[in-house]
Amino acid sequence: MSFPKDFLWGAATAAYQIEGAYDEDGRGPSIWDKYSAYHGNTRYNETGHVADDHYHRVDEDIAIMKEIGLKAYRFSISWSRVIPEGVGKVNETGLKFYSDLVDKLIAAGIEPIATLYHWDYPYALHRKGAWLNDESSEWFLEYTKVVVDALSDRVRYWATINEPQCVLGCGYWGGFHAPFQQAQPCDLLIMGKNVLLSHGKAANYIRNHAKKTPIIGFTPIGPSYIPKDDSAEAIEEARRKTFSTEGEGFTFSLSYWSDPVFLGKYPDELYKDYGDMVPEFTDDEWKLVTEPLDYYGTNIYYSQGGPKGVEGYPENRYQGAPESHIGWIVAPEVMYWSAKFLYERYGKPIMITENGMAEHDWICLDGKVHDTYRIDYTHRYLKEFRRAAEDGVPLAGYLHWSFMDNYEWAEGYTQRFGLVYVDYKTLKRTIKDSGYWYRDVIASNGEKL
Ligand code: GCO
Repeated sequence: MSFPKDFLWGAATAAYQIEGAYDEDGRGPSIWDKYSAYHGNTRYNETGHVADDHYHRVDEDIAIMKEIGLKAYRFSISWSRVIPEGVGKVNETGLKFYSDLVDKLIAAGIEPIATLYHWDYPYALHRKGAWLNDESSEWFLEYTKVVVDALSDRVRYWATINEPQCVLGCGYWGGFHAPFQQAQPCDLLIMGKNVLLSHGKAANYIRNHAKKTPIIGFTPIGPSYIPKDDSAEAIEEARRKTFSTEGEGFTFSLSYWSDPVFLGKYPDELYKDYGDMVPEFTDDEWKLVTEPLDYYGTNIYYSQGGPKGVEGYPENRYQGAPESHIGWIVAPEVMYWSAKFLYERYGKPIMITENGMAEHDWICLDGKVHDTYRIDYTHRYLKEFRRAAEDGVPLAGYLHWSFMDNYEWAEGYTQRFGLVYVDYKTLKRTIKDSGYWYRDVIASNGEKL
């Protein structure tokens, strides 16, 4: 079996990671602008102030996307570029940047996939308490309305909130992403409710007001376990762990975010761990949170580790196990198991909204970037995704992370994930071997795999 005829082959980026132009044309600051340059919060205190300068090089970038043959491009919108204070006055120049981007993508034959929020929270709203403030979902709705009213005559594909796990888990629990805080469970649970409500209000608005019939998804990350062997017990154990709320680590879990959206309830385990601390939702709130979606968007990179084995390695590792430059285990089967487990539980077509690997690529003597490992990694993961389809999982698309090298948050510029190499001294772009390989995969609709 091959990939569906209308399969969306694409690549993804996020505003703060590529745009730069952080203080131009009326853009307001985000939490990343304010916090990334200090205290070693990020590697070498690097920021996204210039990043790939995509804001000024958008035409060149779209020409490269066209050369690679991308059918879809997932980008995110910088909230504070569109509404500098987070609420209130709209920055028309900022909004126009995205409207033009959409026009240019469509002119190039590329389907735009717009993510409303990919971690660059407006600093002005951060000062009002951000997600801890119960008005935060109304702020998010206000922003959503501006974007949807402006773009939905052309954009069909929408993603609301990227990796809510990281929004809270990295930003407010682990404290290694902006705003680099470590909040307590009682606060995290309230913030989590407000993130879910923000998602729900946005999805509901898009559904009822988009000018073009929308295709809406939520994009959590998919921490997934691979069964130890083929036995029914091992598969069940992997499934159980995949959907565990993970005690104190609940903000990183899958079910904490996805069960409310797709099943209309929090997992029972959360009540066992936190009892009365778990916030209640009114019926109207549940209605919003469970606004029916069209696809389950998931970002998949590696498998979860599980407990340590006898040799001291977690279950998914062993001495010399393959890992990428960022230290993530290379585990292609996770693509199959994740897609399968997610479809079984939530019943939606699966769109891989991110998948890829970081390496320390460089330009070789012949002027090219020979990233054979990225080709091999992607090839293996895509074969596993196809295996899920053979087992009856409907596939909606595959978006490689990333279209081009970019600012990898707390890792600064040390991790290169792109199909396109970016020289940060000159900002020159060079398509890597993987970009050309992906072009052929797309052209053959995956037959090449
Ligand atoms: C994420 C984010 C991306 C990252 C990518 C590599 O999934 O963490 O969506 O912004 O850059 O995943 O870490």
